[in-house]
Amino acid sequence: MTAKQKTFVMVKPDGVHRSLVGEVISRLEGRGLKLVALKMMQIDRNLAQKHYSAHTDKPFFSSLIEYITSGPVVAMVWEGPHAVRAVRALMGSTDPLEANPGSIRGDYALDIEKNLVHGADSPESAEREISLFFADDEIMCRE
Ligand code: IDP
Ligand code: MG
Repeated sequence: MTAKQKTFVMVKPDGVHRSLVGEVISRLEGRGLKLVALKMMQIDRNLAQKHYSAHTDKPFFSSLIEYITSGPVVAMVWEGPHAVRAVRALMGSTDPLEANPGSIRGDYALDIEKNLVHGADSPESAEREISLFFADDEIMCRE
C-alpha cells in the first residue's frame, strides 16, 4: 500500500471568479484524492510574497502578486498516494497552451499567468505551503 501524501492546492482568483471551484474539486475527488482542509480567503500581499518567494526575481513577480491578491481564492489540502504528482498531472503545464487537453489548465485556461489553479511542486513545497495557509487543527483526519 502506497503511503499517503498531502499536497497544497489553490483555486486562484480567476477560477473563483469563473465559478470553476466545483469543477476543480470534482476532478480531484474523481481521481480518488481526499479533501482534508478547505477555506475561501483573500490573500494579503505578505502571504502572497511568502507563498511565491521562489519567484521573487522573476520579471512576472509583481504582476503575479497583484493577480493572486486580486480576489478571493479557495485554499485546500488534499491527501492520497503520490498526491503531489497526481495533482500536478491533473492541473497540466504552467502555460495552458502547453497543457494537455483533459487537464484542468488544458481545458479551462489560455493565459500563462491566469492559469486557474495552483498545486505544490514537491512534497517539501507542499509542507511549506500547507503550514503557510493552515493551522494543524484545520486539517482533518480521514480514513
Ligand atoms: P506552477 O504554478 O505551474 O507551479 P510556476 O513556475 O511555479 O508554475 O509559476 C507560478 C505562477 O506564476 C504560475 O502558475 C503563473 O500564475 C505565474 N507564471 C509563471 N510563469 C509566468 C510567466 O512567464 N508570465 C506570467 N506569469 C507566469
Ligand atoms: Mg510552482
